[in-house]
Amino acid sequence: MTNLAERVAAGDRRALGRLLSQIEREDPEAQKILAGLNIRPDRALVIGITGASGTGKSTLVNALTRVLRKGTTDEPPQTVGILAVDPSSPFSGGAILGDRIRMRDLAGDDGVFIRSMASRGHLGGLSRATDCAVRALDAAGFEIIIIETVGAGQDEVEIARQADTVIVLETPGLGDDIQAIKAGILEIADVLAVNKADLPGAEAAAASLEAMLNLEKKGEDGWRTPIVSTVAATGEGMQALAAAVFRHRDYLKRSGEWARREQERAGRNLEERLRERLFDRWKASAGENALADAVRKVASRECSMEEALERLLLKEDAAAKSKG
Ligand SMILES: Nc1nc2c(ncn2[C@@H]2O[C@H](COP(=O)(O)OP(=O)(O)OP(=O)(O)O)[C@@H](O)[C@H]2O)c(=O)[nH]1
Ligand SMILES: [Mg+2]
Repeated sequence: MTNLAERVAAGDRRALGRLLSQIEREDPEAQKILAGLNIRPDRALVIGITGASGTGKSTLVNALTRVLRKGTTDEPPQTVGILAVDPSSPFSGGAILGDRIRMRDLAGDDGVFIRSMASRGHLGGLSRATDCAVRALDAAGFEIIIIETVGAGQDEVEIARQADTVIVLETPGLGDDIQAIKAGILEIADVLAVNKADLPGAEAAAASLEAMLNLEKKGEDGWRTPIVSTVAATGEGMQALAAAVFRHRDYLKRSGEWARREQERAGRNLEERLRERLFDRWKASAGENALADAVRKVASRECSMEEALERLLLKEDAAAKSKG
């Protein structure tokens, strides 16, 4: 088991693949391996890429990764770990196959690792798996980690929160309006990409995004969300997109936001895991049926929610006392 951790840290791709499968399955073994991974003092830059289905995210990840692998004028070539997570359709083999095809030019490059992830469908499962997978890729030494996720709802916002820099993809809509922007999506965008800029209406889309950003007026803390036009299918605009990402990273580090986000993320993830463990512990001591019984009593109005809660907590206290 430590062996697998060591192999992951040494860059063994099969070991990393196995660990990611365990994480995806929520195999308890994964926790032990994660605990055994060494913590790098300097961590990867995590880029989140989100947008509605079909906006060209996978194509863009592929094109952006090629630029990152070559290096830009200001940045050396970097190794890239890619996670494609799909909160909307947990078991969609088709999407995963499609991603393989869209990202196939990256196959055979040792500096790139691609992995699709689904969840078991329960709330929070995917964001936790994503957090664990990011830490695994980080320990494996990847300098940049890209998370692709469909902009579908709360799950996706949660996943985007695991990133340092969030790129939101929009595409030119029909007519002069952009695709319906989901509530909150502009708030999470650090960089906006108007992809499919080869299609009519791209300039109008960029202009209306600009107008929305001005309404939001987020720029007080010194970062103005840039809008970059891209044609992921040809790679056009990828240098500019990479430059925007690195500018954002520099801004994060300069302003202290980098450390602040890390702190917030660690706090959120740790608290969530603690809640979960405490709940499991409570369940183990109160007994499997205690919760179901209480639910039935509340639902049939035998007792109030508050009474039920107090009794449930007493059960654990009693169990703890009798143990000793
Ligand atoms: N015209 C044009 N088509 C593009 C561009 N980028 C991607 N596409 C096409 O758009 C379609 C969807 O691309 P994907 O990369 O699969 O989009 P996605 O956002 O990853 O899709 P999901 O993962 O299913 O949400 C494909 O047919 C791409 O070839 C572009 O810049 N211009
Ligand atoms: Mg995709």
